[in-house]
Amino acid sequence: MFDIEKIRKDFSILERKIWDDKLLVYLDNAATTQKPKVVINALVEYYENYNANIHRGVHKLAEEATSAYENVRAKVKSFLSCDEASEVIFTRNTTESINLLAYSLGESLNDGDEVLLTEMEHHSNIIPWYLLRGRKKINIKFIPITDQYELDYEKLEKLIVKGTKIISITHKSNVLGTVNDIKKIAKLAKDNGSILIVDAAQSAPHMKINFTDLGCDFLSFSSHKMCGPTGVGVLVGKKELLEKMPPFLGGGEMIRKVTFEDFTLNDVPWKFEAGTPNIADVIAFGVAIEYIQKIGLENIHKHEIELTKYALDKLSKFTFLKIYGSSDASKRAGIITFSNPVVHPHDIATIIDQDGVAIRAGHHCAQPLMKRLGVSATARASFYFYNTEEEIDIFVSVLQKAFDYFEVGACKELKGESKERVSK
Ligand code: C6P
Repeated sequence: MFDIEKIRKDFSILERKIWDDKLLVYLDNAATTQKPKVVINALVEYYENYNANIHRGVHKLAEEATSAYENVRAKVKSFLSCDEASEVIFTRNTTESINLLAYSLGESLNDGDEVLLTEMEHHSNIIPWYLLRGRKKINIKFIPITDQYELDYEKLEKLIVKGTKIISITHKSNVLGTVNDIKKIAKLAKDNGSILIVDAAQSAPHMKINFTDLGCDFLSFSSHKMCGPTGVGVLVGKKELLEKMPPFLGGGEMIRKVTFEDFTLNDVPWKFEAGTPNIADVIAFGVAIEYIQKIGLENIHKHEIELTKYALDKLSKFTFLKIYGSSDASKRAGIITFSNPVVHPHDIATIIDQDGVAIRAGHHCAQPLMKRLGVSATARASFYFYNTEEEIDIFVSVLQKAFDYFEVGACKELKGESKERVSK
């Protein structure tokens, strides 16, 4: 059963008072989520009881730590329904997962080959490819978005050509909330012989994902966006591709044998995990996965859609506000991004913070998308399963206060102006 009051008691931070007397209303979950006590306790438990390096020692502590760390691969396998636990590689975050792919897969690209991205990518899924373009003469193209903030699937089909070797796409935009049709793109990629990479940083924490069913070749996400610790990311990939790929980093653990002349590589996944990994955080991430699975991804998704619907409805009274993304809450669950030409998003975020409400303002590490939307920055509220309608009421009422302060209500005609800025 989805018991929100019971769930909220698992998060001590949700009882925190900001500025002495304002109860925290945390609506910056797309940046990072809060951690339940069980996850924090798992970190303490590891350091207090079985702290040891893994894969190396034969002593009891090393065995316990190794087994706890390796068990998390099986938990990720169950979370994502991939074929084997050995297809799960631990990285530092989504960013590192995509850098690993751009570096390692990039080795096999030739001059003139193409990498296809979208206009709604986070910098994490742009810069690694720009860096690759600095080493190889590849072309990078962007699939445009429509004025309804969805991928333009017609143009997408035309952009996939013989030279398209890699398609790398976000599953859910961290700005628009748009959920892309990965299955459809996977079919096109497969027919063309292109490799499909999915950035699931904003989707895996919020909806049930079946890696095999999605049909992509690689998928990545971050622990810290799903109640786990920072410093842990996941890269899941098809085993036959991972086996062919060269390593990203060199050092301990990723080798089988080293001589004065050369070395041989370890098996997948350890081939991609050079050096002492983030043992404690990976173990606590395993606890976060179990915690989320207990609540249920379907329940989480449903609750977030309801909250989004509720918030969109309440925000609709601010007719002077430009809200980006689909008006259908089910298509953009959990993320609401907005702006107004009179008041800068940073001012909105700073003012409502005085009442304990935390949202994000800025370019959200998606500057090309901001350019496409015709703005330099936006404000963004993002929800998770522990948020409530009462919190949204507080958010809306403090927003009202901020707009009153800036006398924004007097600028209704600006809505039309900002709408125009969006169309190409
Ligand atoms: N977006 C946000 O506030 P890391 O930092 O590596 O864990 O995640 C990077 C990343 C990749 N893809 C998408 C779609 C993302 O949203 C993010 C992180 C945060 O929107 C921090 S910038």
